[in-house]
Amino acid sequence: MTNNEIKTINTKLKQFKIKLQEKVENSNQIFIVTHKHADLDAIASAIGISLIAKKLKRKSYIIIDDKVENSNSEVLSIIDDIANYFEIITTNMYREIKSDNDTLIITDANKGTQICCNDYLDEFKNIIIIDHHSQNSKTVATATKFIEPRLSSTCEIITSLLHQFNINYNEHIANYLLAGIILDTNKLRSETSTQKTFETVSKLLSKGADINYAYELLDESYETKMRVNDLIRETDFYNYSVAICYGKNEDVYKKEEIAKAANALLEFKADINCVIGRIDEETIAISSRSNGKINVNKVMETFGGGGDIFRGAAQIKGTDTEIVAKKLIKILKPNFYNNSEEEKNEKS
Ligand SMILES: [Mn+2]
Repeated sequence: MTNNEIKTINTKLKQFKIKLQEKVENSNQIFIVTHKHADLDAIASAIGISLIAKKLKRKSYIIIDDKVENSNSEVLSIIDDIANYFEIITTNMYREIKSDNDTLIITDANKGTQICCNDYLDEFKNIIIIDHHSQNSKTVATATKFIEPRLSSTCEIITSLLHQFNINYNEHIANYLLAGIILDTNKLRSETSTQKTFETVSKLLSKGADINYAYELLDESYETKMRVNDLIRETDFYNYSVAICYGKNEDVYKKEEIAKAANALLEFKADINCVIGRIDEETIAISSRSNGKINVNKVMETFGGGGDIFRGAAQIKGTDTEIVAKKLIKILKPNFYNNSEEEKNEKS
């Protein structure tokens, strides 16, 4: 990007800051939402906006409906860290505390279909968008927006705003924002990594951010992804729509890696899938998901575990992964389909 382009963007951002301040100060409460399946840029930018609302003396809430089992571990760890300082709510909780003078700020997304509270957009007095993704016909209609695809990340935009508002933030917040930038720029290698990005990184470092925090967060999640992929590579499919995979008996996995593998197998749309892996010297874990045709709880109960129709888990001591897999295959006959399904079949 040329220096002139950056100057133009900075001017636009200054104008936007004035509008943002006016809208927030004229609102009762501020709700912040980002795209479903929030990533680091999403959650960190939402936290930054919360700080802006705080500076302008407005109560703010971050709306997240993502289920824990579908969330990125790095995002979950940030949510745990900030739980005492920022309000994180679900759409259902929003419906209980809304007033008739609230503003919704959409961050790191601009299309209605990307956000969890899309059905309630009409209820907000103002909608504001802050994002770095391109717009299209599905972009939420509002006059108050700062959307700039030439910038690397929403965290880059939010960091600039924090400095314009003269907001003092600690090294933890600086770390989250930096992690958002590092993620969205493919570790500062993307074409959108401009001199402005590096200036932003420098601001964050001067606030105490540690570049290794971001790299470690991302490396860990990358490593987890690779291990999960390795685990599900050898999945077997059976003709009655059962997917089973098991790790090598000597390979030890984390419990959440096994759960993530089961989530990943959902993509193959089997009626049930089961992932089996060793989690310590004595214990084999199973994680299972279904589309509702087979009651996972019943299957897991046969291994001393439990769950509900759609998901469940069990842990078995003193066996090996292959034995557990064979036992599962044996019991998962087509007649394991749950009652409601059998009834449906009888009627038809
Ligand atoms: Mn982003």
